[in-house]
Amino acid sequence: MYQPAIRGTGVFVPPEVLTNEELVAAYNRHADWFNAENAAAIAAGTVAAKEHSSPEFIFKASGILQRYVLTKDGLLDPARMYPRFRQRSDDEPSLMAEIALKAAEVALAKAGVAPGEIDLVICAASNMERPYPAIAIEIQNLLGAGGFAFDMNVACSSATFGIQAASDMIRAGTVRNALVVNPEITSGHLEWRDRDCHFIFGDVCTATVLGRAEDATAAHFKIRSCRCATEFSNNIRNNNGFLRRSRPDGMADRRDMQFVQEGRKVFKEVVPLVSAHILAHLAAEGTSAAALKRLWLHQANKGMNDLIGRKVLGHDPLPGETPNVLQEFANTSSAGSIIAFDRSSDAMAAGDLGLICSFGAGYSVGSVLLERA
Ligand code: CO8
Repeated sequence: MYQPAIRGTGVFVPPEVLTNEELVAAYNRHADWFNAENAAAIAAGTVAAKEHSSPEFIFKASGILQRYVLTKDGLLDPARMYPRFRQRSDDEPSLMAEIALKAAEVALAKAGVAPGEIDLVICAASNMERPYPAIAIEIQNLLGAGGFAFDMNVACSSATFGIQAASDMIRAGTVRNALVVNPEITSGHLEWRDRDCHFIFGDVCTATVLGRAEDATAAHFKIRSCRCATEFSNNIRNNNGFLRRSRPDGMADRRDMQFVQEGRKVFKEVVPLVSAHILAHLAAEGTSAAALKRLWLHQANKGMNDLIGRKVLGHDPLPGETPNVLQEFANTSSAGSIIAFDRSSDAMAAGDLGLICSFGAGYSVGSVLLERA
């Protein structure tokens, strides 16, 4: 058995910033356009008119001020409201592989690991650009890594479930060094035309290099243990899939072909689920929340994280105890807790404990207990 460790992380930040003000202006233009296009049906009561969104509501309800997107092209067009990416040929890197390589380069440099030393690549994300060949195998090839690679999807918990899989394989000796990448192009299936959720997500890619603690030359985090849990819920759902064209309404522009959620229910059900999960994980490790220097939580909602922080720590989180990156990045699905970790783990001292915890659709919860070495 070997001691697994996180040896380095990297974040690729997309080039374009979309502030709440710009987003809301675009949404409101869309609402006006929609209401004009559907004036007769709205007057007849068969279609509901769209109300305006507001930056004040967005910040108050979520803590989000802006998000990064790979492109604004298409997003600000009132009659379209989804991104426009150019068609790539099969001989070019896919968009997910391209941003994964950018995040991976940073993580590998920090870890001091050469691409050829990686013998496992996991591409863990909420969506895959195609079903096959696996994006992870494409990344393995572009990097010049060895071993094997596979894709996995556990929505917002993809990163922590990926870390758990890689960490167990390192512990067992199946692989020596692993790369877990989380290219989250959430703009692709966010419903930008829905006032209830148009502000939630942003694009990003994170990468985590894992290996044996004994190989680490720079500061690293020993993985004490991981704990994953799932519990079925329809409260966050997307019905798009490979059987789409076989169904009666085929490729119709249906609302449920994008991200749909019952946000209030998610908030109420997930907060106790996650708090209990973290406390049980710490107890199983023979430790307690009092020993934690940092709680790097999934970044979906600031209020939700304040509440989980309070339930787990037993007090209002002090500045820096539950780092928040939502205001800058919005919800970046599985990448959120890894961005928080990447941004605020340097200041920790040898022996300090911290816990990464993701949660989201499924429901799924994944926690990783770390010790700074
Ligand atoms: N502007 C102005 N007013 C608005 C807006 C808006 N944009 N939207 C809603 N309102 C109004 C509503 O109409 C409502 O009005 P009224 O009280 O008159 O009915 C009022 O504001 C309150 O609305 P809500 O109850 O909906 O607002 P909440 O306070 O509940 O906030 C949130 C909504 C922010 C969505 C909140 O419920 C939340 O964050 N919940 C948690 C959600 C969560 O954590 N989800 C996890 C999803 S992420 C995940 O798992 C990954 C999925 C896969 C990846 C997908 C990638 C795209």
